[in-house]
Amino acid sequence: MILKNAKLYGQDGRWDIHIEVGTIQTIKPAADTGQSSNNNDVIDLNGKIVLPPYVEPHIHLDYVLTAGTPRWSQSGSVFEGIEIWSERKQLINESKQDIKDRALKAIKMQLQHGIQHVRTHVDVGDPELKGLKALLEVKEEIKPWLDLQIVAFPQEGLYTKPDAEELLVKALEMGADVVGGIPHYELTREDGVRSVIRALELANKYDKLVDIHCDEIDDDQSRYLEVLAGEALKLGMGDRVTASHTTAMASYSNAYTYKLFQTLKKAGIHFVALPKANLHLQGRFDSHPVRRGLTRVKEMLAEGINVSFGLDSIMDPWYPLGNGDLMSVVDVGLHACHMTDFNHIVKALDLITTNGAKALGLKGEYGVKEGNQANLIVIDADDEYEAIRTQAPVLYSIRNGEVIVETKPVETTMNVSIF
Ligand code: 17E
Ligand code: FE2
Repeated sequence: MILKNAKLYGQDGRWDIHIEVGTIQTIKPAADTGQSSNNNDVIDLNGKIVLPPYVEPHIHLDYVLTAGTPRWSQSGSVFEGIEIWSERKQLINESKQDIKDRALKAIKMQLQHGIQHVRTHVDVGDPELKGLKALLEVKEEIKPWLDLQIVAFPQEGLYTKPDAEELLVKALEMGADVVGGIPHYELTREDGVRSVIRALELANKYDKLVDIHCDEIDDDQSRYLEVLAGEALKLGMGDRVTASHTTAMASYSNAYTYKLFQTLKKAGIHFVALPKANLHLQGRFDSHPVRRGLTRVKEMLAEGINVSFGLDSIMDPWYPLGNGDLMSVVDVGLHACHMTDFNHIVKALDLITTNGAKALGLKGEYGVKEGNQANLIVIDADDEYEAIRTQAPVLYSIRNGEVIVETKPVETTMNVSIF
């Protein structure tokens, strides 16, 4: 297959991409033949942007499409979400197949939106570990089209129930890729600290990555991030560690944040911000002025700290909306983080491509370059600024050299003579 006249994201010029046996063979300056080919194996992109597939670094696929069962959230808070999920587990006895069906519906939405790499958290608080078993099977079945990483996530805490720690360990032994945690939900400050240290220990013992739901609360005293980053720094494992949410950072004083940033920079841990989810979930205990409750994305990026964007939810007890689309997360995130200046706009797609790939530990295999597996997407825009302004849809998603998703752009007819 040849993709003719591609614009490569972040680069000038027009390029021809030759793909054979699932691999990107060559990327050369476009040969100006002046005529279009009728060869089926040639797609003329006419300058549309080619980039590596979108990366969803944070979603809960075991929760998707459950909003309203057994009840809708009244407060919209993180804590009511946790309560509803706990009630649901007791009231609704889903089979493993039911969970797989829901997860696959969400994955279909993600594929349609150009995503080929996903990290999902999975609740490992259920003694049967049904969600984990479902997602481990989905991971294998979906592999030809999408790479799935699984975080063993103790949703209701590691030290709130006697068997939680044992279940987390079992989940790691069964094949979860990443150790999770939720220190701000533990009963005491000390338990929160202990849960973070334990997650790092387990990651070392079982050779896993770490991704902690860290400080997802509007409490300026919630400071588990310093524990996570400090311990990761001392253990020299920052590159294997991700802090998700970290919304309390929006409430920290600037003086404390300055000191914290010194540790974050040295530790080299990754961050995932969830702008749509946390704009919805945070600020729920405020009267006006209502805080946005988003972590300090712009400030961390300016310090060279790796930050990516994720969606978090598709219709679950925490968040009632969501369709898998990360472009809309970028749109909301740029607004919410005051990143609507030119320089941030033209680099914004980093947040859902390379930055997420780094958090997931994808190395040289990720990226549109010669010798790599031919995994890439084409979006309906010919420059980076317009891609964001117009929320450019994904026209093609190509995996291993095959077009796995194709979307025809909508066509609008104007019957207005002045134009
Ligand atoms: N669980 C949690 O603790 N926080 C969230 N935002 C979601 C699940 C979606
Ligand atoms: Fe989450």
